[in-house]
Amino acid sequence: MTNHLHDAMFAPRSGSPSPFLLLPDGETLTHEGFAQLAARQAAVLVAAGLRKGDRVALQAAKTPEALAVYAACIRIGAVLLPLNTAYTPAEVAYFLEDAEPKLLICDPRSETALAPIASKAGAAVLTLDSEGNGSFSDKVAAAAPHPAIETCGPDDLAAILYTSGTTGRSKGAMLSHDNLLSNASALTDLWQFTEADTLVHALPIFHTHGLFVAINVSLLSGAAVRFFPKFDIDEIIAAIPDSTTLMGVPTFYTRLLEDPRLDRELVASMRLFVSGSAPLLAATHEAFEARTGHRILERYGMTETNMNASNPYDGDRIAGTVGNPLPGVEIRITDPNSDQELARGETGMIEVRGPNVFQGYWQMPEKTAEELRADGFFITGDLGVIDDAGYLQIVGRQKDLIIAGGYNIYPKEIEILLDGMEGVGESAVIGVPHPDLGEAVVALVVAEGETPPEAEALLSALASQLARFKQPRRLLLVDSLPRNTMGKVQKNVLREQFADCLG
Ligand code: MCA
Ligand code: AMP
Repeated sequence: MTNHLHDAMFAPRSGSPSPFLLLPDGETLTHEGFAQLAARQAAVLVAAGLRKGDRVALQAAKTPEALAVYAACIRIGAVLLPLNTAYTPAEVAYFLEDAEPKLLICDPRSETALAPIASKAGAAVLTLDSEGNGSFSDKVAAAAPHPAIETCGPDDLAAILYTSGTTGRSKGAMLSHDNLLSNASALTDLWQFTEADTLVHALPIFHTHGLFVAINVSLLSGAAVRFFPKFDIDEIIAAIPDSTTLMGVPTFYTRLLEDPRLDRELVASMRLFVSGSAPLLAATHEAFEARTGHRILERYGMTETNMNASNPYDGDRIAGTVGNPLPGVEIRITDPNSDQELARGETGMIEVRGPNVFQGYWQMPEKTAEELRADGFFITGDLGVIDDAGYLQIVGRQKDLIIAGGYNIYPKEIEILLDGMEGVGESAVIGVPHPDLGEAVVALVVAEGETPPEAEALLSALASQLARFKQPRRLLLVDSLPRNTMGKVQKNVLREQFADCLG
């Protein structure tokens, strides 16, 4: 009986008293303690009717208990469906109806709003709060560890992570045991993670970066994890001198640079700073090196593929590039019009193939076929160029996507909502430069009818439906939207015109 991911990643240290999670209150959860927690959670999941292949939706604060749900799902062969804690009930409804989980674990404060939605989608509800308490934990406390580990092969599903689509409809990326394991192995080797490491972990655990890159690499290597509920500059600054590594989105680094406490002495114990999820400005890279002596290691990934490319550990980390393909991963650049592979130095669509590439979109075979070629290459939607030394540079995106503080926001989702509102003729949502988040959302609206709508009223109507991070920081009424000869809205023109509109 084998379980591909469990056997390689969780089992080797499941009896070990070595530290796994170092918590802000000074408590430590050992690998053994974590495994015990996951085994008792597994018993509760099985008692709730979960079987191999069934989905468990999780919208809960970042706690050791929430993280253990991942390990519990792997134990019983269930499929984890982690959800951003910022999502509104309207957003959660879509994921539950689409993925049909048998169980939703959510914050007790959301229970009243989510219970009818879950019930409609056929999911039971248990709760877990930011202290690790709730009806789920009550059952876990009373449960005996579930002794069995479900048999799972490399291609069995471990998780479904939703990524928004350019059409406005989110797609569930199906990730297999081997998608996760192969990527974690490659990164552990490449970034030289060992038991001697302590990782500062301040990322959310509902996305690939915080859950699979950071946690899987730590589990596989035996590194300890300083586990913070969120990014708090004072906590991070205090944690760095007792740590060896940090993984973050570019906003982490710009915020660290703004803090006068960041200097060479503070980072004396650190051996590696990793950045990803959004472009790291070359200026940030250079300023960080000047202040700390460390060259941030930038890498490139996607929900559908985990990590694809990384700057080297030993060797030149080149600012403005995402480095070379990971071992076992192939990257090619193609002409977006002809699909033909382009020569080195030419800019085109980045395509990726390897054991990291997902199994397709949940119940969307036509979308899968559009983005995953028959020869196994995944069409990323990112535009790039590979230089003579083999370094990949991301030069833009063909997909209409805004990345704010590492969160992806698809303009279409917001435009659909705005276009359906009283007094709105049409709308265009764009990303404009933002010093803290990289990009920020701005909406441009063309009014229709006798009385133009109030910007505030439109924004508050959006607030009830969209997670806060997707809500426009500014909404402006405009006379018309610029269009090209094909009738397509020219967002590049709008981005230039409104670049400074946040002041
Ligand atoms: C918070 N807010 C945001 C964001 N985060 N608005 C836009 N974009 C955001 N990313 C809003 C809040 O709703 C709030 O609004 C105000 O900004 C301040 O909130 P606060 O909670 O204080 O912000 P924070 O906790 O300091 O969060 C900023 C953050 C966080 C640390 C950058 O967003 C974060 O941890 N981002 C990481 C995302 C991530 O892990 N991405 C990886 C995706 P108001 O004040 O108006 O209420 S995985 C991926 O992309 C691929 C696979 C990859 O390559 O890794
Ligand atoms: P997600 O859909 O959350 O998985 O986000 C994946 C997208 O984030 C990629 O397609 C890129 O557009 C972007 N991304 C991730 N890492 C980087 C990076 N290092 N530089 C630029 N963009 C990145």
